[in-house]
Amino acid sequence: MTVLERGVRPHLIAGSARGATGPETIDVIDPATGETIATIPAGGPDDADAAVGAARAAAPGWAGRDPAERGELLKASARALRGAVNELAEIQTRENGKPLADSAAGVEAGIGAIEQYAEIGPLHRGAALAGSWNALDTMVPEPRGVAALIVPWNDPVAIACGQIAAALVTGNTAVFKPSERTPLSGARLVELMELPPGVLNLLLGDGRAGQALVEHPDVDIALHTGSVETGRQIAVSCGSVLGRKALLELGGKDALVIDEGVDPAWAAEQAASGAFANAGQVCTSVERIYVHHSLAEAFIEALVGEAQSIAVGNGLDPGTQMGPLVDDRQVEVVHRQVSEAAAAGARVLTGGEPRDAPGSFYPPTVMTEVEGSMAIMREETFGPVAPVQVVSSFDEGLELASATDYGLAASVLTPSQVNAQRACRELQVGTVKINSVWGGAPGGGAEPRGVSGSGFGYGPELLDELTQTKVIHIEPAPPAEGGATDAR
Ligand code: TXE
Repeated sequence: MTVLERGVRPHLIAGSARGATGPETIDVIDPATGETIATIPAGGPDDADAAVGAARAAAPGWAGRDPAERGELLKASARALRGAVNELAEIQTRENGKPLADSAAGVEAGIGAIEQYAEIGPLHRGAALAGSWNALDTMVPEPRGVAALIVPWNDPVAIACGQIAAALVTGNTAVFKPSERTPLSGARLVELMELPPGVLNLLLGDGRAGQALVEHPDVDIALHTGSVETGRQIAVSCGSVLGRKALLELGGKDALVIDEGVDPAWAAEQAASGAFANAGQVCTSVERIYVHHSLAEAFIEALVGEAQSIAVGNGLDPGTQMGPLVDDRQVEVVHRQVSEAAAAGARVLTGGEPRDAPGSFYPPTVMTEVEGSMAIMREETFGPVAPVQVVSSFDEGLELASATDYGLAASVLTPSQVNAQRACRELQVGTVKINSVWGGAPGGGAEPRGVSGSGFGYGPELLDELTQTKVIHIEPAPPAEGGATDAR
């Protein structure tokens, strides 16, 4: 896999490699071993300027192509990526630790998103208005211009593919800045897509490169998936430039409410899947569990069994079900929350200590006797932790689930149609899932609420976000005196 063997990776701007312009570099670490697998430049304002300049120069030509042609070019990119699923999956696993099969599923999902946007992009259209008989009134969506795509590390190829495809098919050009923790899969993605020079540019680096990008005067829209804190900074940067839009898909503290009458073993399977998939590093991971007292004991016992049965190891090993966290910094965040809760009286039933060996491993952890005041029940954990609070009624569970500033998603397990419908109406989140912790039909685009962000980051509605609508009114000029009307 040559991508992991080269020296300092270059940025890819206007179709060409651009080496580091400053002395500073960032190491990319394999979280399963702690080894440095590559080095990238810490891009800065000059690099951001070059990337945005290339995107701006390519913008009129790209916007002027027929939408169907843009769709065809994206389909060709998707075909190239289909031939490299294993390569991309392996790079991703080396960067963020995901088990290889999950990593490949993420890559496949990303390619699927490109294919879908390539198909529906050319169908995205405006409207004809009912104006005067002699006039033509229409609403026409137009590209916004240059899109800054700021992508995280937890499912990097999948998230990047959706943003890139939606931005490009609507006629925008883009500068894509992958996370500094997963730049190699991002770089390989851009190489493989082989789009016309300047249409998709790769800017490498950390938050400083990201900030220089979103603050660049020539950027028209910024898309960010990541932390609440960074989202806030990006919103401020974008808000200081009139007319610049920010689409923010940020963190969550998703609740799972378990009602009475539910099979405890099935509820434990759901909770384990929600809390431990991708080592808890999914924006819609289950982060808080409220279980009805009538099944609490059996549920907690089964959940501990689920946690202890998970095979933790290097994601490249086919037997691994859960890999390491993305890095030691993430382990520290998770362990701080767990140990602070334990010190305040919570019980750790399994897990709760980082592995004392190379790699950023944290075990599947189940906690009880937690309280709403603890960070583990208030702040995004983004790790494999299932904190369980026993509640006296479904009402109490629903009330506690709603007591948060986040508003990404929530799940409810219940045999009661009445309670299911109440949950759908009362939970103030972008996505409600009943009797499954994962969801969704293709094309589902939700708007996060509260501090979890704003705007549609997915689905057909993302095409609306990436375009701006112009109203056009056309009517014939009156005949010139003594002359004919428009003869052409
Ligand atoms: O996120 P950041 P990080 C949450 C999760 C995790 C925490 C921190 O709780 O523990 O965020 O992760 C770029 N201007 N999620 O540090 O900082 C950065 O280089 C412009 C939830 O990775 O948001 C990277 O490309 N860009 C989540 C991207 O932003 C900036 C997914 C994400 O980094 C920037 C990941 C700035 N000032 C983490 N600062 C989800 N919603 O799924 C950083 N960046």
